Amino acid sequence: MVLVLVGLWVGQNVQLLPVDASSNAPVYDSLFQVLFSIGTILFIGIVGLVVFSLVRFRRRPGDLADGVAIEGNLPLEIVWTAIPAIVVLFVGIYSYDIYERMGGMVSLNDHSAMHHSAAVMQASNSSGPASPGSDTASSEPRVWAGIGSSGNTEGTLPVEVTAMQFAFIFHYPDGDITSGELHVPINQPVELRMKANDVIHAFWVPQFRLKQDVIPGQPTVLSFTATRAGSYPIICAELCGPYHGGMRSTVVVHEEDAYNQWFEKNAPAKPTPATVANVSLNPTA
Ligand SMILES: [Cu+2]
Repeated sequence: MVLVLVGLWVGQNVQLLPVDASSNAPVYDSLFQVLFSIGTILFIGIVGLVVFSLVRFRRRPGDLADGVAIEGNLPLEIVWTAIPAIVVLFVGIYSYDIYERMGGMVSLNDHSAMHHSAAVMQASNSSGPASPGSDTASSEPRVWAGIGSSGNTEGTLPVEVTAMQFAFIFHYPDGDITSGELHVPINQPVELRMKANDVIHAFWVPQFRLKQDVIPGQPTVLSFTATRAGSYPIICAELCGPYHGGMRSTVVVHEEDAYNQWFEKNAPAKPTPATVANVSLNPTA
């Protein structure tokens, strides 16, 4: 009983993970806490029993006799088979449940399933404000795997991600912005449509608790909703060549106003009717 309570306490108070900055993070962290509790109980229980036995049953001076011959113990064998089986089964089912709640089991070729999953996540997450002029109805690439709680697909900000040796390039189809850094608004679903130019890379943001492979010839998707303003590292998590360790970028989560300012500043200036008229009147210019 004491062992279980200590394990639960350690699991609830463990501070090993970085700050949580996406709506996925609390779901992931609850699984981590349960695994850490189980690990603590097993570690203290097993190491404690070994240390206790080493001390309690050590050879005394002058004792040269053999140990007691023990042969088989059916109840004990049933117990030490059943307990790990139950623990492993529980961890497996719980992990699957968490992965499914994060959208990991959704086949993105099946759009009805995708919208169903979005509706399920919507029930537990409050949706963010819609972005100005975002439209996900444009020709979507055939994708093989996706992960993340994208929330409502209507207000989703699409960003195209290209991974190459040794950089990530971000393109915003809505504003035709190309950037070496990912800028996103807080509390709005973002859908990263990812492709690789050369070898397999992986897009990982520890503070979002999300990672997705980026595979040549096989588009993948990663959806998330950022919940905490700040700058977080994007790390390539797949050994992709000699400078893999330097393949990093930054995701900047802005408050809504600051994001709109960034968007306005970086969107290429559209030719106004006046400048177009000037050009056509002045062919030599
Ligand atoms: Cu890489």
